[in-house]
Amino acid sequence: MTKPLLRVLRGERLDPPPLWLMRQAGRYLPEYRATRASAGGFLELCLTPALAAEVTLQPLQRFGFDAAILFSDILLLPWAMGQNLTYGEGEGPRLAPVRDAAGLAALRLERVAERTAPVREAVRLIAAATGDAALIGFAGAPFTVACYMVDGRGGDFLETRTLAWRDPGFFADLIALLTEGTIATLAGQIEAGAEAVMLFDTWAGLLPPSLFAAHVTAPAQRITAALHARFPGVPVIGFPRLAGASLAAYARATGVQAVGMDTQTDPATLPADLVVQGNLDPLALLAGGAALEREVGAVRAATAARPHIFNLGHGVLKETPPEHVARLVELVRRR
Ligand code: 1CP
Repeated sequence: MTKPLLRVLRGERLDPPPLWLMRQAGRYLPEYRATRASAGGFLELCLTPALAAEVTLQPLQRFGFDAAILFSDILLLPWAMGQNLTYGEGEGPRLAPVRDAAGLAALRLERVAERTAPVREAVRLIAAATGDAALIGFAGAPFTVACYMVDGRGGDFLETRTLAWRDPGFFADLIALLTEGTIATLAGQIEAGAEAVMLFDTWAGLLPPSLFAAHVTAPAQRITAALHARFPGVPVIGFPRLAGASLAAYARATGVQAVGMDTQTDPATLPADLVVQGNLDPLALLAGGAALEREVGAVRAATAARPHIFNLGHGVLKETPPEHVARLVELVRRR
């Protein structure tokens, strides 16, 4: 019996659609906050297999989602290559910026396999416990990871976006290094038991078309081709957030099996046979009530004629009441 999420990723249309949420494990859940506190810090949580597995499975136990997404972070790759990374209490990640060839030369791809061994151990533990839910592995796409590596923190990524123009040689080398690292990361997760993988390119929409082609589409194409060569049949979901009119071309050029739709995307603008995932506004989930009911109906209607995986257009916000998530599950599965 093939799992529903994997059937849709192969092009089948299911009614009701399989359902999971980006950031389904996280601070809106009291059980997550408790496990995170017991781990000490966020990196410790990601690197302790039993705890990473526990928080991955918490939302499945509570809501019965159709997929588990590995609990980890896109910034474990730069950390594993040797870049200094901290997650302060209540603030986002902070990295020691890499902005020149010397900084790049200090990073070591060879270290990654050993330093991320606990992540693959977590994947093994989760894979043994998912039942009918599919296990999704993930990585940050090269451009989005580069944003944090160069700027050193979240924000508008002006350093990164300027450097892409000012020093195209450096920037191409950084993207090439991250492309290799991403292939190795995702291959390791698949070998450990991930049944599909998702490439998060949260900041793709910051780039103008020429740079989008070079730093978003081309790396995603290389990553997808390398994974398909080694693991035929393991689907790749691409999520170039805020790609706008470039999304359909991205899907075609990269060879991904599905695209994540951000909240702005109208599925009617995408090829009818393209598998899509999304795209309820996380704020409608936070608001709940009649707005949530109406918007779930709107997303279902807009995707009814095509293979669709129900999800949000971006991650669950930490202020979201868990009861709203329970209600969402009811609404999506209502006949
Ligand atoms: O304090 C905490 O508990 C940390 C908050 C947190 C969480 C729950 C971070 C730090 N990372 C994560 C887990 C995480 N990150 C997952 C787990 C699986 C799930 O979806 O349930 C995933 C897929 C990610 C991916 C990720 N990390 C992205 C891409 C997706 C997205 O949400 O846009 C990005 C941009 C990051 C960087 C990052 N890590 C953490 C934070 C707070 C951020 C964002 C920083 C910023 O504001 O720019």
